Amino acid sequence: LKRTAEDVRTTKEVKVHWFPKKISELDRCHHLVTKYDPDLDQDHPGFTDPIYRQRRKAIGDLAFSHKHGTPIPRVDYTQEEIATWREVYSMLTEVNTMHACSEHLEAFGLLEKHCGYSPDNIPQLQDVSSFLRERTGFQLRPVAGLLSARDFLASLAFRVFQCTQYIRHASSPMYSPEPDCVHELLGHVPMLADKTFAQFSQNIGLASLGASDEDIEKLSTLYWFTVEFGLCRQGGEVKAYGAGLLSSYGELLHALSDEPERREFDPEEAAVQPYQDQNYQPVYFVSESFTHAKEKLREYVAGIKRPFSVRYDPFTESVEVLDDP
Ligand code: HBI
Ligand code: FE
Repeated sequence: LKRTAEDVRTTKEVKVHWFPKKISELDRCHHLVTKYDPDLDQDHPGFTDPIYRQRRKAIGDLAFSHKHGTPIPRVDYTQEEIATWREVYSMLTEVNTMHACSEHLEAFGLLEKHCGYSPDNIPQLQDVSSFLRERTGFQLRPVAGLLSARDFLASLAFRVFQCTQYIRHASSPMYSPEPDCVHELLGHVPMLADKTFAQFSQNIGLASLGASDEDIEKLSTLYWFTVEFGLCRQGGEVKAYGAGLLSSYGELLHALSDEPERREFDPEEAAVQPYQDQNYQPVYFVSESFTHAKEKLREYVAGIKRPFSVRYDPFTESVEVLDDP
């Protein structure tokens, strides 16, 4: 049996996948999934535009060389990029005002006030990161594209959100096959400013550390149906909190229409529900509240088998690994 230096053995001699133990080790969590990037995906709106591909790569390279603890580089966005941002910003803020949950809307107001969120400006990740840190302890780090589920989830354990910095192609302001700064800044960031949601996200991350490939698959499906496409009930209405909905008005309106099925959120079910990453979802899960969802998630992750347990120490920004007796 071949073992690499990456493998960790517990005292019980069970092989466990390497995982970061302290926040600076997230510098090693940069494995990308490239199937939706504009160099490989023929359906990417930028596939036939060499200038776009070059620009996206230059911004991605900034992320590749980023080290924890250094400021996130500022990007000087072009007028064309800002025009794309303006178009999608105007559309989404209008639709989201009616259909986003109260936590998203409250945070959005603060981001407009303090972080340069406006139709005419693409906010800088460093400013947004400093804001989130004060609110919930979350911080951003730049990433070059779609990250592997294992690396992406591991960063959440440290309250770090890996965030793309390039913007979608100008020919398609309302759609991108891969995550871009519109999806991250308008979809994810506002919810990361909510304390309960931040804890929910970190708990998924902590559950992923050293998990089997099978459990990573389940946790990332769970992430998909909550953090990306989750709905919740507020004041007798169904509202959206998922970033994939709040950054795509087409899917948002579909999710709230009579077409899809809406089920009560249950982590056991959501973790194994087949999902669509090319089309609208046929099923969505509705939570009573984030507190309720967080409790249900806690019960679910307690059932995941690992030969050790982890505890996050916020003072040292590291995880303590405790071998289970
Ligand atoms: N990578 N950059 C980036 N952004 C995401 O939102 C993201 C990711 N990788 C995986 C992922 N999201 C999830 O769909 C789960 O697989 C964890
Ligand atoms: Fe996302």
